[in-house]
Amino acid sequence: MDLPVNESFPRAAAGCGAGSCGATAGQIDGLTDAIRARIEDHPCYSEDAHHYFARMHVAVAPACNIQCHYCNRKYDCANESRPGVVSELLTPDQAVRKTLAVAARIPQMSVLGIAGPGDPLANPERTFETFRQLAQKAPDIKLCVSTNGLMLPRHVEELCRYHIDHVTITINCVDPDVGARIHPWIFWQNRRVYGRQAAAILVEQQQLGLEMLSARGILVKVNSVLIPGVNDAHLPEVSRIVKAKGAFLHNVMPLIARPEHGTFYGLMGQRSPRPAELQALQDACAGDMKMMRHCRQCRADAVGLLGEDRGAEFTLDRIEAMDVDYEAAMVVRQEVRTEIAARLAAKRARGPSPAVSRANPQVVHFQPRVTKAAATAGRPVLMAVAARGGVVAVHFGHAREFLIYEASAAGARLIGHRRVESYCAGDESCGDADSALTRTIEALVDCEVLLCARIGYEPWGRLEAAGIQPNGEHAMEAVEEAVMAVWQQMLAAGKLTVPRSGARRA
Ligand code: CLF
Ligand code: SF4
Repeated sequence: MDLPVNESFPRAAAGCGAGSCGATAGQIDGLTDAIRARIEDHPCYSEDAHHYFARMHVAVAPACNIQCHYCNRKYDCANESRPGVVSELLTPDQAVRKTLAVAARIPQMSVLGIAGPGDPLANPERTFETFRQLAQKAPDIKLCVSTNGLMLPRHVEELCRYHIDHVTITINCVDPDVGARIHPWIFWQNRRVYGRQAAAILVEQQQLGLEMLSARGILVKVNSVLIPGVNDAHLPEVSRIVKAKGAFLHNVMPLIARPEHGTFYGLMGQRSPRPAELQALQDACAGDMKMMRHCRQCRADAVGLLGEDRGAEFTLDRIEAMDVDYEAAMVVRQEVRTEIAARLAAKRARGPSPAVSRANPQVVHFQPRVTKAAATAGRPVLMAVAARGGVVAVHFGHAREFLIYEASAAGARLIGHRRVESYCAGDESCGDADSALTRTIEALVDCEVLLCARIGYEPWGRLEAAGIQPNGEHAMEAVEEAVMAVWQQMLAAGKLTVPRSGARRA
């Protein structure tokens, strides 16, 4: 089914020229109703949405026009992905077919992004042909792009043409001297430019592109890679400047640098930031800037909810075998969307929690938290949660990541996530479970409580011995409510007026 590009689906009403949207009242957390409507089904722009809505990336953009010291193009674009090879590079036709197949099978997939493995705007024909076709064939899917920004000013009008309402620019610096330590060269006007001069051009184009998008009402997210000793002290300045120029959201991500990835930083031993450093930097950048804390540094071909990857279900040969009736799928997709909206409205109706919103104004919630604790003394507690779909739903042994919440009298605050290896590798064996458990405990050593749906005797004992209290009593409860219930229990038991005790290494 082909529809005209300007068919009046929701995304056509937003995006370019919609800078005036925001005139409506009804603000929660500083967001207008109109802005909230534009982000409430985008899993990256709304922390709440990421529990329910999925995104997918199509890897149509192989080339890049700059070099980053954290990137090896054998791997995914580090702008938007963890290192890992892109399984399949797609043509635009293949990408469109894959998108329709995924949207039909995963009706809560609301956003299609192009994020690599190179730079989408260094591959404009492939990128825009994909967007052009999807704007016609799948008008109910939001389109999203992530770029290094070098060619952004040149393509702003074309982004508007396809109603791309969400654009990410990776901006690691606003100072060319810092930039020269991150980006050794760029390809600009048919020649390679090096060092500070290259960084100065990149910074200039990024800032110009940001201003042009902001002027057109497009929601711009800025991604910054935190590189200890290189741009850590500089990023609060970056945050301040991009906010002043209209960026909607800032996502400070940790550098991933390992020798096996073959990147300059990896080979040179540049270290990645520790979780506490990342959190401190995000807090320092926050001010009144909206910060993203639930990014999963996705692959350039990721499919599914953030934190899961269902790409293996949608390889080209599998897609070829699928018979997709997208018109029928759109009916189901609308039903699913309506159902999720009703669940979220019910959650919202359970009660606002202004104290929690005030405690964490920089996080983009399109609904208020519902988990206000009694306003009484009690120290904050870090808790790791094995969650799916916003509830404590995952068995400890199956968890591949834990959400990290800080619980306090101000409420539950998501501060990040930690990736781990599954303790149980399969039905027959638990693989190298002992060392996987050791590494999981090391990753969660600053957490005092671990919430999960179920947990076995052996890991329970090891976690407890390391000072991390497992808790399976809140299975299938909403995450934030479970976190606050546990915090309240700890408070009532008098555990929160004294420092944490019993924390030991794995
Ligand atoms: Fe993809 Fe990026 Fe769009 Fe999201 S990802 S292009 S804005 S749809 Fe999201 Fe993934 Fe983080 Fe990117 S979690 S890496 S921020
Ligand atoms: Fe790699 Fe992306 Fe940097 Fe290009 S912009 S070098 S693809 S991380």
